[in-house]
Amino acid sequence: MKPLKRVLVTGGCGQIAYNLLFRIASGEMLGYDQPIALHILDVESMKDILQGVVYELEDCIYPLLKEIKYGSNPYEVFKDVDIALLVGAKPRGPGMERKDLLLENAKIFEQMGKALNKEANKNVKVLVVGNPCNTNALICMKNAPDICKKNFFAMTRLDQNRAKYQIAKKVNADVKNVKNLAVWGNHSTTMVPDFTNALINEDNLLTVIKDGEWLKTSFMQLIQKRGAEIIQKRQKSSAASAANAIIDTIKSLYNKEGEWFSLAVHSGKNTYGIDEDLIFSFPCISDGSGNFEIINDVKLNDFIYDKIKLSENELLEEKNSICHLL
Ligand code: NAX
Repeated sequence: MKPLKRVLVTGGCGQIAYNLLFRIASGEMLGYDQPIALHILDVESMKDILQGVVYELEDCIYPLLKEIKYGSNPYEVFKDVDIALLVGAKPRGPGMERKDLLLENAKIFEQMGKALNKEANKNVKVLVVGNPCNTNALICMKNAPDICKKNFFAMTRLDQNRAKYQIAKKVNADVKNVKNLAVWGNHSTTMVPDFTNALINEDNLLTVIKDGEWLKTSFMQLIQKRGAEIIQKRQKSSAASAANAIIDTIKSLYNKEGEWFSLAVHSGKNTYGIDEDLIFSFPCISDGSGNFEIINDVKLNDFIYDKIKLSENELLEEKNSICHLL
């Protein structure tokens, strides 16, 4: 039997968590030979609901689920975690500006960073999902100085999955045969799904889809606004597809798939001229053990590069508005 892996999910009473926890516990995320301890955090006022979720997990009698630790104190719940999925965040309330949302969540992710720094396994991998996820991940990273910067991520995989689906649908291809379709930048409406480097059945997408206008306008806007469209239709934000994208992200990090995947990571010294201290989405590749590299030297045409710079600017503005917490 492999040693136990401790997986933390925050926002344990939310709708993403309800679509996520059971799939993790079943073994789908880390493999069917990997024993798991689940650590689940939510705020004190959700105590009863959290207890109910835990009862349900118990009643599933998952053979791999060896332990459940839960509560509202991050310093207790984060003890020794190996993978931290930070889903819990404050939603945008009525009349709330984006800036207010940033500030409200900044406080949460400052606390998450401090608690991870003190209590988590020093090699913990931290995936931030709660929005605005790139800036939240940056705050978390800055408040956890003992954990390597390369271990902090924000999720852009749902955007990549959405983009792949739309391309596959357009040309009636199998989604598996759409590759190298990376999303760059911020997880917001400025995100850039780079269709120019994508492959369909190993051919460059631009040789298969000749309708450049569709790619530059309808396709890009559809991906950038898909989240809002789902809220409009469902009256709730994406939950099952978001949980699915979390699982895809962790699988890509822990399996040697040999394929590009989109992940917002610490930009560091990158070959694209992006500010060195942001959490920015790039095409990445993993070594199969939780570590990744940014794919270097992808050729970006002026249209895509200009859009990437706009997304970078947005992230710099977000960073500026919370700089007192860094
Ligand atoms: P819900 O509102 O259903 O659940 C959020 C949960 O977080 C609640 O139970 C709440 O009590 C808890 N929470 C709030 N503050 C907390 C804290 N300080 N510590 C622990 N728990 C806390 O939201 P849900 O639909 O699950 O979405 C969660 C987050 O994911 C939101 O910020 C949402 O915007 C974001 N998303 C990010 C996506 C991405 O691709 N990065 C896509 C899906 C989703 O929109």
